[in-house]
Amino acid sequence: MNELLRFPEEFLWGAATAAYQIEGAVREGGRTPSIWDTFSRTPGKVLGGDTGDVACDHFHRRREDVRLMAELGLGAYRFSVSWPRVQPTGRGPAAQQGLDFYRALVDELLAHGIQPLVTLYHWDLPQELETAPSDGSPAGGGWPERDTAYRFAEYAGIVAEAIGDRVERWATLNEPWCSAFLGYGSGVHAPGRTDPVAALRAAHHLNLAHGLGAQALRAALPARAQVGICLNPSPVRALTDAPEDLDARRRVDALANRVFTGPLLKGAYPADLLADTARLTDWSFVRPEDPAAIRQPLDFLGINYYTPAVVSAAPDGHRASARSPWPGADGVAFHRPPGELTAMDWSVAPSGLVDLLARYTAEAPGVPLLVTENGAAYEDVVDADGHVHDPDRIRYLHAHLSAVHEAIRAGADVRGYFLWSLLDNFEWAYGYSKRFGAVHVDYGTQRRTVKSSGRWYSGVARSGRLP
Ligand code: GBH
Repeated sequence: MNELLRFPEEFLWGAATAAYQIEGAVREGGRTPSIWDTFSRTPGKVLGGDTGDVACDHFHRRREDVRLMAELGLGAYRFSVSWPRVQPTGRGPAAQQGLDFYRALVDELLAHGIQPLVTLYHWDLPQELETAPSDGSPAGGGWPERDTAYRFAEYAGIVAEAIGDRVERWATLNEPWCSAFLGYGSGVHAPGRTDPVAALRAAHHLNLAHGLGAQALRAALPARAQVGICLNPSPVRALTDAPEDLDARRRVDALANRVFTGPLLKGAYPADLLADTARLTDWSFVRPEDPAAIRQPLDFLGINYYTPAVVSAAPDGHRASARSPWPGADGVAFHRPPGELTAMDWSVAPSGLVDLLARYTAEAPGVPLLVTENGAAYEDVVDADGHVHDPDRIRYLHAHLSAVHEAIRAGADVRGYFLWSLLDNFEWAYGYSKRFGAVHVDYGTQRRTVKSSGRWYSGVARSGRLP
């Protein structure tokens, strides 16, 4: 079919990044280490021993990078603020130099007609908050501790006061599932703890941080400000229709999705989640006033989507290991979803995005949706002519944008799409080995080369149509 798929007039065409993945300059302007600085410097945690020390050197190349976005015709840019850059120890006074960086970034974006979407927390907790909980608990602090939610709300207020006059869209957290279950459950992300109860506590305190943070933002921002959150909901599919496989799906859906959307959208944790995890915790860390604090009105719901999950019941007696990112999901086996694989070994399955957009249209009626991340890693190389040809990524993006269009036609109120990522960058536990960018980065020279997918996406962004 040669027909062009047209998107709504006001649709936001953007790209996304995160502070620790691109900024570098980890010791400048009073910035202190985050949990990712500590984790990446711990041998064996990140592939190749890579760290974010330099990354894309975006902290020094801000102007060039904003010009690049303008050349690509982007209408929006989602970036995150580094907490330890603007509030070095996670409590107390702000670091003016840190705030100045983000103010200058926002000013340059606005001067180029690019709308900023600020994510307040994309995984770089000040190390101090992980190490030294205010109650002196020897187990450590961080997200398993309630105090971290209060600290986050204070930090949110600081950033809102500093740049709230010029930023309209705010996301409190990026993918709290990853912070809680990869950070404290499987330990493959910072801070690398492997304690299922800590992971569940972290999930709750992240929810609370969102709620308190949203209130702090609204108290400091003009009324037109839009406050939301970016989740990575997983379309969970059962391998077969057998009752035990459907039950495995229910349990994983609770731990992947409803542990967040329950309190965020309905004001309560799902009863089945509490029952499934009862052997681990009685959830008494949830105080009576918390559900109401968490259920703040959402001006948008951000959906990050890469790949679905396929689950079945596992053979008898199989218990989730202590290092599972799914505490309480005993007796579940994970399977590779059908579809081609990206360089991450993630299946390409655009139908998952259609499903998610339909699901949250139904579960969050009246709440506009944004696709705040979608994209793929491939083995990109700069050829002899200095070009990067990445037809696989063009196909991936085309298929997922078609999925967004299909969801809109079916009634989903999707207001924008942010490609992950603007630049190749520090891909967490995979270091620099995985490239998600629309723009290639040569880490030796910091040279940026727009990939063929970047040119293709630029055409889509400028025209508002999909070829
Ligand atoms: C996002 O995380 C991040 O927001 C972004 O910073 C990152 O660079 C980007 O995506 C690409 O990774 O195998 O059990 O972990 C996405 C993280 C990837 C988490 C898929 C869930 C599958 C389940 N998600 N993953 S598991």
